Amino acid sequence: RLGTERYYNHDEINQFIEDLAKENPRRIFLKTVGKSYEGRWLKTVTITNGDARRNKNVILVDGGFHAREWISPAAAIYLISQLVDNLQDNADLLQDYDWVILPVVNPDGYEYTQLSEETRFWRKTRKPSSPDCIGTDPNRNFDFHWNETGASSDPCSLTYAGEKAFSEPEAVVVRDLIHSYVDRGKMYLTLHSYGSLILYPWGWTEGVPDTVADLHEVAAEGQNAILEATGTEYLIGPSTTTINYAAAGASDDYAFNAGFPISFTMELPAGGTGFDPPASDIDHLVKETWVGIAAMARRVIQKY
Ligand code: 0X9
Ligand code: ZN
Repeated sequence: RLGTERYYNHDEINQFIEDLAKENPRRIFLKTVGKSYEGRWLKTVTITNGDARRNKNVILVDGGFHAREWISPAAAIYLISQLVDNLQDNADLLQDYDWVILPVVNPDGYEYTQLSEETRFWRKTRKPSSPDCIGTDPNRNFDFHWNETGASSDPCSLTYAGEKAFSEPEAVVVRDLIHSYVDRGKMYLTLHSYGSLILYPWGWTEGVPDTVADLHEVAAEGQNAILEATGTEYLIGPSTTTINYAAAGASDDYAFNAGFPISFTMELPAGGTGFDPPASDIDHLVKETWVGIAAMARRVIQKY
């Protein structure tokens, strides 16, 4: 079991989900879905209520796209813990839905940020992108309007889109997850920081999808639940005009285009200098994030 008193490394997080699956073999399923560039295993945990019904709807959640956004894997860990340990309160969330969670999309980057203070704010993956520079922005590497806007072709840039779409094994893993669950997938949620935002498509254009009212309604549910729980004010809206930049090739737009009717990027609140909330902030941040996610999931479950 992992608590909220500190941040954990990738091995600890994988060990945690392995232990959960071993302890609850009828409810929790572990799947190795790929390998990072440096050879770390990417594993999803699927949480069910154990009733053995197959092909339920799916909520797909990932964290740790961007290496320095440590509160994101922390929030994924807390969400997993709640769904596993608190079946009484969350029975409705698992009645007709399974949850699939990939807590750390970019473990090479995440481990690199844990090495030293100098590397703490690394964002990208760790595959060399040119003779001089390392890393691609995994959230610019998806093949939906890839590299059209808000991304860079310069391998040294923080938002380098990659030599081509899906050049990064980590993005390929998320792509394949999206496609393998899309038939049953009702909500895709990717956890980032920072900004206290719930963003919905599109992120590559100022245009909005036809179903903007549905997206807004679900996001508003999360926003209100968090406001009521802690007073934290989230801003919600279409990505481009809410975060104030367009960025193409991201996973949220890709999942929405692939068929997830609800797709959100949740930017958790700033802490410390922004990306580095002190360990003493983890507990309240992950708890309020869970309140928001649970509220959004409940609305999704009503709607779909
Ligand atoms: O720029 C990003 O990748 C996300 N913000 S972050 O500060 N965590 O890097 C926002 C992504 C929003 N979605 C799209 N632009 N599609
Ligand atoms: Zn991010």
